[in-house]
Amino acid sequence: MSYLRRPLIRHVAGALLALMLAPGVLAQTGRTVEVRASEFAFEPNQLRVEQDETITLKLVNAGSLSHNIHLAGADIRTETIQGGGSDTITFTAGTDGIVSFFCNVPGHKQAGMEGEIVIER
Ligand SMILES: [Cu+2]
Repeated sequence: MSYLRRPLIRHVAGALLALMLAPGVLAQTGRTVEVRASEFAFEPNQLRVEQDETITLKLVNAGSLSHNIHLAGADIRTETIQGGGSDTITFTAGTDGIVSFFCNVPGHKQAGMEGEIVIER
C-alpha cells in the first residue's frame, strides 16, 4: 500500500503546483466546462482536461442551499453562491495528475460534494 501511494502523491503534487501557478496565465480563456451543484453532489464529478489546457469552470448552483468549488491544495475557488446563481474560475492545468475539488460549506464535502480533475498528457 505505502509503496503504491508514493508515485501517486508525487503526481498530485505536480498537478497542484501547476494549478497554483495558473493565475499568471489567464490571458487565454480556453473552453468552458459547466459543473452543476446540488444537494449533495457535483454533476459531473469528474472532469478530464489536457495538460497545458486553460479551462474556465462555470459552477451553476442548481440546488437550494449555498455551494462553492474549491480546488484542493490551490488557492483557486469560486464564491459561495446561492441557489440559481453561478460563478466561474479559470486555471491552466500544466502537469498530468489528479486534482480533487470539493464544496467547503461545512458538511457538504462529507455528504458527497467532491470530485476530481484528471489532467491527461
Ligand atoms: Cu455545498
